[in-house]
Amino acid sequence: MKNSTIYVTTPIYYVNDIPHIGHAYTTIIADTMARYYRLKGHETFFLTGTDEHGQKIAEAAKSRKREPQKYADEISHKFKSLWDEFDISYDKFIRTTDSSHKRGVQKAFKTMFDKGDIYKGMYEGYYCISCETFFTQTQLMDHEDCPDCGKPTKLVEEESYFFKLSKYQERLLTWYNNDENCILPKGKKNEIINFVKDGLHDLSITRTSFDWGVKLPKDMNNQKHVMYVWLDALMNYITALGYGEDEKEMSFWPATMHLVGKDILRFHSIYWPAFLMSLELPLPKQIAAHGWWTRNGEKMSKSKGNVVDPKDIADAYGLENFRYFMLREVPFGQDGDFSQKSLIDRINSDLGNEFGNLLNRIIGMSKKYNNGNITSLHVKELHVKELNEVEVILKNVEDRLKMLQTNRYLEDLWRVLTIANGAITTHEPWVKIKNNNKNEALAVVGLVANILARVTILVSPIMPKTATIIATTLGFEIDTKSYIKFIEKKELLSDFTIKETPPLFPRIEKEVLATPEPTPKPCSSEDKKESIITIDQFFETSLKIGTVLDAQEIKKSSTLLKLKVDIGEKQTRQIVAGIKKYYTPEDLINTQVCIVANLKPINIMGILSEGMLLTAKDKKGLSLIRPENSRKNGMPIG
Ligand code: ME8
Repeated sequence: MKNSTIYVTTPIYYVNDIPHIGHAYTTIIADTMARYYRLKGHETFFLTGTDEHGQKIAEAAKSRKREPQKYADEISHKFKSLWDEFDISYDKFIRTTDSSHKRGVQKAFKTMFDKGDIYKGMYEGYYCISCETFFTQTQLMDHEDCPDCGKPTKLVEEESYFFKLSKYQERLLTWYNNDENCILPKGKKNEIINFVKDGLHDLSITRTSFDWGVKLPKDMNNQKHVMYVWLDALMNYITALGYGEDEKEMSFWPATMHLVGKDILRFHSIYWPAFLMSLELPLPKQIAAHGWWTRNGEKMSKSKGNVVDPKDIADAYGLENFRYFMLREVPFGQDGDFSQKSLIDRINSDLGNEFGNLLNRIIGMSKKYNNGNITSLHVKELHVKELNEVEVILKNVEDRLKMLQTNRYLEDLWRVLTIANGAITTHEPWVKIKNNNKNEALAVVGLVANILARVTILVSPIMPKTATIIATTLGFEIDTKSYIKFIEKKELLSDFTIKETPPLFPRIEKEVLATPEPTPKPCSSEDKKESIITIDQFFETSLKIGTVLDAQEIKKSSTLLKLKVDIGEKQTRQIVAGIKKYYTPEDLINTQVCIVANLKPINIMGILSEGMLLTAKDKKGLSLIRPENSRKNGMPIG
């Protein structure tokens, strides 16, 4: 029987922001799924791209004094280059400014209009530019702020075309009820069902107050309107397959899975299927929403200044280690706080001690006992117990991946590795060799090699290059043929001579990167109001004057200096400060600074930091806040 085709998508990312690990997470999960289905022999289409229209992008371009198209070109290129560098196996990178996409959106608009699902009216309501979402007054937080992101909304009154979303309410509810896995995770699906049950309003789908968007089809004679950015963006999933033009690739439709973050699940599981119903196209098989990567509990986003650059992490710790970490660390759908410490723990323990070490052990043992030759000859006869235990775990393991439970998938694969490590401890092949039981000793090594081979194939969608190295060491290639042979048919490896491989996961002793401090947000009227604190709350912070006694560069870091600061009463503090780009050690020694003296000490790159310098930073640079005249060390500020 021919395998079904597979179509996997990521959201198309807004070009107002450079990629961070949140974007990388969605893309890496999607890449994993695409690689997994390809491995199984499915014809697979994997789509990613950038979302380039709308008021948010127009404003981002304007604030940088750029033409929107030029600005979009630049940021879109950043996303594409990063995915290329990360070896993301996309089949198409779509941009909503592509002319074929624009034509496809116009065609869809016209089709829905001709069907009577679009009508002209007046829109009066509130709009959040940051979320590109319309709200009614009752939905707002504190009468004016966006209920999703908390930023102030704008009152909009303009002529608009509307999509008859309300018409599809019952059909949507039927879909959710009939198709158990159409929205993952289940908890999120219930939220969507309740939202739809509360009643759907028709959706404003055009704007007239700005022009950075797809115009209406020419024959509608209304060129002052541009399409609502979400209508434009969602259509990418079909325009990428040639909708409305050369529809050859529409054979991949409906999508097997749309991967999204939980912030945009509503658009994908309400608007998108309703548009598709109107277009009389089949609905996606699954919309899967993951949680957020946070730093100190806050959603990671550029505007909060708390983003982690995925490239920095991949360069410092290895791309595939990072991929493993992201998929192993957080259950799909839940939020996860990013820290280098957890990443290092995963690398040293799961990858180094368990996965890599197993390979090292069989390289060592096979060399010692049999000139590097490994045989599966007596494995079935002597190790039926272990083989059965492995089978029990592997039987359902792929269902976990198909349901995107990537952490449980990896957990199970690591349970299989534990069986292999346990077999070595239990059967002590070194004792068997001593006692001249060479066949039995070689059977243990053969068992472990076979277990490792299976795990390697199944881990290959997540760590493709590492898996290829291990497979080469074990004398096979990772492809659909070996998947069928070793996973589906459960055959054992043919005899082979193991190759030497340097350790794959060298131990990491300490954090490689300086942890970026959240940068203060530039104030603007658009920003949320600052929270008010009492004077007592202010005085909980101990601010003091100090003199820098010594300052040194931290060699491995481009941003950090290590300072020794005299804070009076014979006390000194060691402070690691991110000011290397702005000050040299000589600028600082024997000068006074202001410090926060009662911060909990932390380790930065393995160096103790016992306080923080007061600084002010904007686009022009960073300045230390210092006393105007020389003051006694330790003098309190307040
Ligand atoms: O919403 N943690 O684009 P966007 C995890 N253009 N994932 C995160 C994240 C975080 N902290 N921050 C972002 C848009 N993401 C629209 C999509 S699709 C037709 C249009 C990921 O650039 C997550 O996948 O704001 C989220 O859904 C997506 O980036 C939002 O990207």
